[in-house]
Amino acid sequence: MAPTSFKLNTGAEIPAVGFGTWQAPPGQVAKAVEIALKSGYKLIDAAYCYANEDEVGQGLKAAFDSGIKREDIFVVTKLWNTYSTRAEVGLSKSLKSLGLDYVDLFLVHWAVGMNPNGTRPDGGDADRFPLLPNGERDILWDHDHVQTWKDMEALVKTGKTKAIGVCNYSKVYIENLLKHASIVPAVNQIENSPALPQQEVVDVCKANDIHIMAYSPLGSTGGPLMKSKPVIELAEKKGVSAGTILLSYHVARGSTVLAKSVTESRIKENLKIVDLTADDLKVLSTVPEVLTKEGAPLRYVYPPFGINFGFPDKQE
Ligand code: NDP
Ligand code: 1BO
Repeated sequence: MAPTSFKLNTGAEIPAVGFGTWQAPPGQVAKAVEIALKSGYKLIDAAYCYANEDEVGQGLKAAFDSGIKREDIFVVTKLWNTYSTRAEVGLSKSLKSLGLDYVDLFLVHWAVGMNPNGTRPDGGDADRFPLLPNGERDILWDHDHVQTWKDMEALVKTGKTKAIGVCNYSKVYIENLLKHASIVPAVNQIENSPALPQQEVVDVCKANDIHIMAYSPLGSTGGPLMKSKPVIELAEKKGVSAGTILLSYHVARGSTVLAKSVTESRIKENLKIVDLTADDLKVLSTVPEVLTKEGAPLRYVYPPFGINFGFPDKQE
């Protein structure tokens, strides 16, 4: 039987499957979160940057009002880049929107700072995606990811988050952080799928007891992964959907997987995890080669504004 949860280095349990909220549109996301929790999801993944935390909070409230207990749900949110020098402010804003006293996990969203004093000449969202007054995207802010981590560590003592972690950290960044950290990150949330196994990052995290949360497991919106031949063939062989194969891949690797949907039938379907054997994983290991031959991309989420903030070009 596939595990339904994993243990973090804090001792807490983290569910094996979580519900994603990126690009879940206003007007739909509250209901989607409510449906997800009532269908059996125990983990909700949110972020300040998704600009929908108020509605995620409404979905949480509807579920709690129906009898689901706060302590049975694992809520994750993330410190956005414009708050990289103000971690406590970032967390407080998210907690207020979510209607919570604490989250179970607070993650650094990207190892990059953005100008907290940025603006939007077009009247857009300066707090999340600032621009310079001339409209240029020269928004990088002098930023030390180790200092941000020290500020994150201080937040654990406030009780406003039970655990802290990072997202989008490469091996180089993890190793650098570990040299200075008093608290080892509980989690590294990374883009991960058979198309992008990120074995190097996964290995360094495993070696340091940092749990992997896999995002964009279905290839995000419009990606070619769901239609990739090895995935389809394995799904047919096992009598399950391509989505079930892609989500089960992570649980078989000992990772938590996050799937986003605002469609009730898919929300429910994405809870299904099957056991995959070493042979099944071998079949899925051919996905990068198959996609590359077709000229299809392997990665679907890019750093904000395409800024290369120090990741090695090749993360495999
Ligand atoms: P996913 O890989 O979860 O794919 C979501 C897309 O797949 C949506 O278009 C959804 O459509 C569709 N879909 C969902 N289920 C099915 C299904 N069973 N069959 C067919 N299509 C399906 O992409 P995300 O990029 O959203 O990643 C998941 C979550 O990970 C995010 O929502 C977010 O919480 C987190 N994340 C974190 C990042 C980070 O930097 N830390 C970056 C990116 C994501 P529909 O909704 O219309 O049903
Ligand atoms: C900039 C994209 C972030 C998704 O988590």
